Amino acid sequence: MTEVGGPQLDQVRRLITAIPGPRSIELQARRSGIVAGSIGTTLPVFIERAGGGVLVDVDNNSLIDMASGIAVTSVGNSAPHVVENVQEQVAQFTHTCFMITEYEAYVDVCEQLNRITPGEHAKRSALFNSGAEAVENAVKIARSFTGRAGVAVVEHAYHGRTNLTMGMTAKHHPYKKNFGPFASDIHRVPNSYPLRDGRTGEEAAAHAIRRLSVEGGVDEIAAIVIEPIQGEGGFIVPAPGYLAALAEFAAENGILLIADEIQTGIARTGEWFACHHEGVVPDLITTAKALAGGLPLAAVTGRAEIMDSVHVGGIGGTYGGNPVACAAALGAIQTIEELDLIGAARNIETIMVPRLADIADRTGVIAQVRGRGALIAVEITTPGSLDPDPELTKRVVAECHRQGVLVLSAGTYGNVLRFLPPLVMGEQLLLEALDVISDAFDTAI
Ligand code: PLZ
Repeated sequence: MTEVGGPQLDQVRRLITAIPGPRSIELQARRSGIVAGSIGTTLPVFIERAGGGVLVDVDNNSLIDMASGIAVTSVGNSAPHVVENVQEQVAQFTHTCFMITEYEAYVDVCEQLNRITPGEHAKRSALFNSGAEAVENAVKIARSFTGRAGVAVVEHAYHGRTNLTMGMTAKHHPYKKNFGPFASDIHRVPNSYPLRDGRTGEEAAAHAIRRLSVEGGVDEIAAIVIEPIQGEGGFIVPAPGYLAALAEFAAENGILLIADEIQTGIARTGEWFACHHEGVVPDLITTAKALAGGLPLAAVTGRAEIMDSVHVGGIGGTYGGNPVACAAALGAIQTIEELDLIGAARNIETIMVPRLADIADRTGVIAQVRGRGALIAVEITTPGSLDPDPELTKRVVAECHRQGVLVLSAGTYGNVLRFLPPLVMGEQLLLEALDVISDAFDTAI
């Protein structure tokens, strides 16, 4: 693996103070009186610099980053090509609004997306600011193209925090609590959760299709929207064949398949997209997060005839495809190809999975190690059962944080410990993070 990262930061874990340190505690106190209390924070540490696989805080502690800002800084923070492109663009012009006057970087990003997304058919792309906005637009496009209103989503899904995407998201707390009413015409059907449903991919798909037929009405469904590997839901990898069976059903019934690859896309899983692993070609695909190496940018890419079917002016927004974000995206895609970060993601899986399996064998509290590439998780349960253990999960997370390794939890039941290291993380640093995680289990149990 290659070690890069904008600021040439030592790729080491360094604990100078307790975590959080005194300066972070001071800033946290200041924040509490100023920033809305509704915005949560996983680890109340303020960051000063970041690069490669580390985050350096205001107390000069160097933390190992196993989160990438939720799968965003896959190319590392401040990756050189991202920094160069952004600096050049920001000095030339910062905004025109692509709906007012155009610029080439927008076209370049769409061209790259059309190239790297699954399928060899003619494609078009449109750019937005956030993942939720991309999902909303994908649904708008699907409704306009099909003339149907219904949207099918699956159990444990996460699609965002706007009104429509909240309705499409499964988990009530914290995402939906007190925020209704939600949009109508959303139908939730069973996912494939091999650890818990004991079904093959085909069986799980048949189950979902039966439910959708009865409760949704097949000929009123515009689209099935699905994460090929569920992210916030707990890195749930469907059984082989589930996605393909849904895709086939959709194609036969005039329903569009929309793959939400906002978390799984852009090299994270050891392919450009998670759909590539299953040989599934969605009609539309949403991207965001890692697309622009840390700047806000999102996209919908899809079949030309679908994307071009919407009336002119029907899709847009002031900032969508901002030139600085587009410049960053071109730098991120270049970095992925130059450094073979798709290969790096696979290498991360090869290193992580056996080490996590060892922890599972030793402790008996991990029901499953799963994921693909650099999107890996363990599901934590009470020994000998499938009962979720969110309390133990919290203790493991807290212990990792105390030891300077930033990890995240996930899962509908809060019992999944997930890992999303930057793809540029060096092997030594990754092994050190795994040692800390292993010790954290021993301390927390
Ligand atoms: N679709 C698959 O993973 C964002 C959410 C964090 P935005 N996931 C992280 C949080 O608690 O808000 C996500 C995703 C999938 C859509 C989204 C939404 O992307 O850029 O956060 O709007």
